[in-house]
Amino acid sequence: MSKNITIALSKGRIFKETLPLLEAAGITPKDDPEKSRKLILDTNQDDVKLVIIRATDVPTYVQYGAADIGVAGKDVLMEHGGDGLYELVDLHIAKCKLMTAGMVDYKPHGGRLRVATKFVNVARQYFAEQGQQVEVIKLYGSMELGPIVGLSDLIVDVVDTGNTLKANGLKPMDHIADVSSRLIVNKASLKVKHDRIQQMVEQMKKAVNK
Ligand code: PRT
Ligand code: MG
Repeated sequence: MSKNITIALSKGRIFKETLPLLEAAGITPKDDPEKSRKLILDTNQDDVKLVIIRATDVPTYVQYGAADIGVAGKDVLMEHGGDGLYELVDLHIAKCKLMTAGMVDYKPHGGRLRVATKFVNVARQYFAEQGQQVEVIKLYGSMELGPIVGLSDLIVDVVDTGNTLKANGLKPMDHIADVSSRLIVNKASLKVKHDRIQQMVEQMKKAVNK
């Protein structure tokens, strides 16, 4: 294992909100992922690189050690599971909620409910805990469409302001979990590169608590 540190991040809100925390740890990217097509970004520190990937791929990169560190939403982590990684810090960024939602005039029909979501594991577990038999339909985005076109009775999705639900005639229903982004670390990396990673983690933690 090289002593370089690779950090996995997704573009968009997570990248934007992680930047100040990286700065606090003395790490400044040399490129802006919103402008550059590069998938690996150099930083001001020769031994630190950023890989820019899909939000849902971040835990996979960290689990397999392709990245030492990553930032991922609790929603994504709940869906992925914790194999091979430690969830070390709640960064209190990119906050939202995992919720069920349905049409504003939703009424259960007594039969087996259909639930459309990209969070199939979360949905299965949640409804099982409620003692409710559901059929979970995997989608990769635009879950709000499910109930509108009659694909599903309900959806499970992350909700922030609720405006997207409202704009599509849906309403938030049950709260499944509060979501914020977490700093995750590959288990083997934390052993082998302990001092360097621990120092970074402490600096980012301090910046979070400011
Ligand atoms: O976009 P892509 O398909 O690549 O992946 P992604 O959607 O998982 O990535 P990204 O960057 O959009 O989200 C990364 C993480 O940000 C998520 O895993 C969440 O932990 C967190 N987050 C915080 C959110 C939101 N807030 C959020 N509002 N992720 C998604 N949304 C969506 C929401 O589903 C809705 O469709 O944004 C839309 C607007 O939300 P409202 O409720 O404010 O209208
Ligand atoms: Mg998105």
